Amino acid sequence: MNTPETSGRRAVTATELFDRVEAILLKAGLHPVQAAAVTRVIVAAEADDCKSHGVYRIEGVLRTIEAGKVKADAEPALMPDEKPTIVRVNANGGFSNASFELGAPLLADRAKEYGMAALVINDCTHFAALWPEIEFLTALGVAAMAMCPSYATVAPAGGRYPLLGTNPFAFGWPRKNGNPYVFDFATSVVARGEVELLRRAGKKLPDGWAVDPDGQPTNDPEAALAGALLPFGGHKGSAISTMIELLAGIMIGDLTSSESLEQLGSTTLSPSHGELIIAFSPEAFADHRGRNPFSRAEALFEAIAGQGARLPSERRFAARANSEKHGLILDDTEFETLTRLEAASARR
Ligand code: NDP
Ligand code: PYC
Repeated sequence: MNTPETSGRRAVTATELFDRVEAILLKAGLHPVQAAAVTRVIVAAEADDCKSHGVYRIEGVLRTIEAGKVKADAEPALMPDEKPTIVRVNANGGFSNASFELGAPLLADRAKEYGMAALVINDCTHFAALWPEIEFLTALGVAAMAMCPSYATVAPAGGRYPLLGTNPFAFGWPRKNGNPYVFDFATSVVARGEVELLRRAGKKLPDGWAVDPDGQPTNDPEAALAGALLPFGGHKGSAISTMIELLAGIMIGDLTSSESLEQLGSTTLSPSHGELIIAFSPEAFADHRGRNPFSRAEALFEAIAGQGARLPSERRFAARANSEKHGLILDDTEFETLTRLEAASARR
C-alpha cells in the first residue's frame, strides 16, 4: 500500500478499521447486528473523508451505551404491514443503522411495485450520516430521500434559542453508469459535529453560524455548542427543518428534536427519535409520459457540470477512490482514540 505520511496522517485498510471498530463496539456490549451496521457507517464515513461522522463518533456511541440511553442488546423488528407502501421497522431502542439494513430491501421492492413507498424507523438512536442509506437505495435502482430530527440545538430563523435539530436531509438519484447523484446535509448552516471538530482544533467559526446562550452572534465554538446553531439559508432552511420535525417526528409518531433532548437530558449523547426514508421508482412516474427519466437526468447533470459547477458528493467520491487506492487516512488523534478505546475495552 502507498501510505501518505504527512502531518501525522497515516493510512489504514478498510478491513483493519472495520475489525478494530467492530471489536470495540462488541466489547461494549452492542448486539452483533447493531455493531456490524454501526461499524459499516463509521468506516464508510472515513473512506469518504466525512470526518464529522467517522471515528470521532465512536466515543459518543460508547457514552450513549454506558449511560443506558440506547438498548445495546436490541434487535430491530420488521412490523406487520399497515399499508403496502409503508414499511415500518422498530429499532426497539437500538441504533438506527441495523433497522435501515433490515427494512431497505423491502422499501426498494415496494417502491418498484407501487411507484413510491416509505420506510419508517421508530424508537432508534441516531448519530450517522444519511448518504450511506441513500446510496444503498440508488444502487437498487430507486430514487430516495431520507430525513430525521436530531435534538434541539438549532434556533429557528428569527429566533434565538435551541428548538429545532440539525435535522439532516439527503436525496439520491440512480445513474446507470457511475456514481449516483447524492446530496446530504444538515439543515443547520453546518452539522454540529463540524463545530465540535473546529472546537477541538482551536479554530473560530465563520460569521452567521451560531448564537451564544444569550442569543447573541458568536464565532466561539464553545459558546455555539452551549447556545444554538442557525439554520442554513435563513427562513428557508428553518422551514425545511420544521418540515422534517413534522414528517419524520410528529407524522411517524416519534419524537421531535425538543422532545428528544428533553428525554436525553444532554447533548453529549446520541439522540433518540425516528427516521423517514421515501423511495421512488423514476420509471413508474415517467411511464405514462413516454420520456426516459434517466437520459433526461443525465442531460441535466451534464448541463450543471458544463457550467463548471460540481455535483454534490463529487468530493466524497473522489475521497473514496483515493481510499480504495491508498487506504483510509486517519490522523494521530483518530489513531490515539482507537488505541485508547481498545485499551479500555481490554480492561472491561
Ligand atoms: P456539508 O455542508 O459538508 O455538505 C453537504 C452536501 O453538500 C454534501 O452532499 C456535499 O458534497 C455537498 N457540497 C458541499 N460543497 C459543495 C459544492 N461546492 N458544490 C456542490 N455540492 C457541495 O454537510 P453538513 O455539515 O451539512 O452535514 C454533514 C453530514 O452530517 C451529513 O452527512 C449529514 O447526514 C450529517 N448529519 C447527521 C445528523 C444526524 O442527526 N444523524 C445531523 C446533522 C448532520 P461533498 O460531500 O461531495 O462535499
Ligand atoms: O452533527 O449535527 C450533527 C449530528 C447530530 C446528531 C448526529 N450528528
